[in-house]
Amino acid sequence: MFSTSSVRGFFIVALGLLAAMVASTASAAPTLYKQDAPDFYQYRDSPSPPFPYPGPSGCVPVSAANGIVWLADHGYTRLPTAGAGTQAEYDIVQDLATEMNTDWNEGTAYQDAEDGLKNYLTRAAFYPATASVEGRGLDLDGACLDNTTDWNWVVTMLARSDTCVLVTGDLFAQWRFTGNPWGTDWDRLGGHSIFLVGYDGTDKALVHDPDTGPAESCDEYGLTWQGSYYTLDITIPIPSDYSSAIPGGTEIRSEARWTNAIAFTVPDPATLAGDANLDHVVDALDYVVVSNNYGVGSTWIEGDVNGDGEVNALDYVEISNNYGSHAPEPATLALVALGCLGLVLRRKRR
Ligand SMILES: [Ca+2]
Ligand SMILES: [Ca+2]
Ligand SMILES: [Ca+2]
Repeated sequence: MFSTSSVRGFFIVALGLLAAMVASTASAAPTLYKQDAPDFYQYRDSPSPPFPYPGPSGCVPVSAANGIVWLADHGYTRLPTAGAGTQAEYDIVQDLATEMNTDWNEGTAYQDAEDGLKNYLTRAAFYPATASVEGRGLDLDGACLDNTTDWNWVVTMLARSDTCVLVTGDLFAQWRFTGNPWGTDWDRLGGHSIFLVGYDGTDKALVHDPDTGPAESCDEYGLTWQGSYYTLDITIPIPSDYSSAIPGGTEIRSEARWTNAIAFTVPDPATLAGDANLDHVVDALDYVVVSNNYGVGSTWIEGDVNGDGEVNALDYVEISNNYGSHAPEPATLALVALGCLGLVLRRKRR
């Protein structure tokens, strides 16, 4: 599997090896902590159905699903909730993966993750949903050492009671033939995405890592400030047959970094009942939305205001029952940040 011609293949395989992140049970109460967040497992194979492949590159939708469910359980009732290992969990992850164009072999691109989150939230009538990224602009041409992530921004997002954070990490490596000097370039082996649930205020991040499990648990990863960027305490086992596959042997050394965080923002969850077009008043225009999507729509903004997945006469009834209600302009926007560690950039060096 790790022939001389399949170094690229090795890099992809290495994504799965992020499972080897050093983890331990959190012992001290963290400064920031999102309690009751799920910790879905990207390699779920029971109960059926398993994720495709089954799941080595599904870290983004799986970790994002943690945030969706956390929100659902904390006031955002138009989002779906789910228990670990249930059909509902599977459905949420698959729905996110579809919106994100996730390739279960290759992963998820950053832009697709952002767009997918926006679309997913908009469908649930959180409009206008936005997603933003901190730290993007990773230089894959050997200058990864210069990349920085504003950890303060990540922490600020995490601290919001209406916010979830996905942090993304990238794994870099240098390799050489045994006995020769190390090269100067760093190759990006891949990435990973985790759901950030806590921060101890100094040097430890509490995460729900979709690559560890399957038991629901909180992993604690050390953060080390390197002067201009953070590294995570990660060890990566190198497959024994990798070195032997290359004549003369090879050595590899790696470093994993928090390089990006994705924040998605949703508006106030207090959407008016029956307000299909989300203009803060329930009136004839909402009937028009239902009419335009009658029999074919399935989302709130297509007229499914009673949330049963269909646009039909029952939605007319829902609008009728709330006709004339209106709301003041939302005073605040609720921010939801997903900090993601471990996205896959499709672009590779070489
Ligand atoms: Ca886990
Ligand atoms: Ca309306
Ligand atoms: Ca309906």
